[in-house]
Amino acid sequence: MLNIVLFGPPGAGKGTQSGLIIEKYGLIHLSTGDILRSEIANGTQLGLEAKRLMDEGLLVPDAVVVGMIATKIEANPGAKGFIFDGFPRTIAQAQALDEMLQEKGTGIACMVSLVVPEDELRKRLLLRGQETGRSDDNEETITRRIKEYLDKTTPVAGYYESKGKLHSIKGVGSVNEIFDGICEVLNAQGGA
Ligand code: B4P
Repeated sequence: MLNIVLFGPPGAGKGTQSGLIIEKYGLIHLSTGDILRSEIANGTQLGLEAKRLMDEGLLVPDAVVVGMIATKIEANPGAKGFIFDGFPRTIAQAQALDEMLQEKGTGIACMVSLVVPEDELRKRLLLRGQETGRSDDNEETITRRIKEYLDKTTPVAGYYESKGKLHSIKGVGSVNEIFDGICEVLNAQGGA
């Protein structure tokens, strides 16, 4: 299996690049943000609780997102591999993911980290907010999301770096240029 973590701050292009990666490499896309938004759209209890936190720019509790990912992994027994987009966002989530994959006799091949300066992130997210009306893409919530990222999520890169699995890619430029950089990393992992 080829299991990849796609990492980066809010607005780094994780969702955008995941679309291209799944098409080229035939991996299953697991985005905790997308799963949470689908819970919200379906009006579930989990969705109602998650929406309050997401609109404040805060992370949803680890147990909730770990449970969601476990369910999706179980639901795809024949997968060639998974791309984890926006997960893990804390060290506890990273440890839980390692345990889940170990039980399946597999693991994370690498983390691809998209590096984008903060002013560019704000510009992208504000533009998406204007275009789509996404409720967490407003000035105040973006500031909280970036703070959550710096406080709780950046240590996750160190977790994978200590295992020799971190690959940083410049996340500014055209979507295709950035994708080419990601492909170089994935091909070296035997993804091609
Ligand atoms: P996510 O849905 O993961 O949202 P995100 O970090 O904003 O990234 P997204 O993938 O949507 O944006 P992208 O960078 O592709 O999380 C939302 C919330 O859910 C979190 O704040 C949290 O509350 C909760 N949550 C999710 N996962 C969680 C977890 N594991 N634990 C706890 N809580 C969790 O793109 C942004 C914009 O940039 C797009 O408009 C795109 O078109 C544009 N763009 C992309 N590439 C570009 C490029 N090269 N140039 C210019 N623009 C580009």
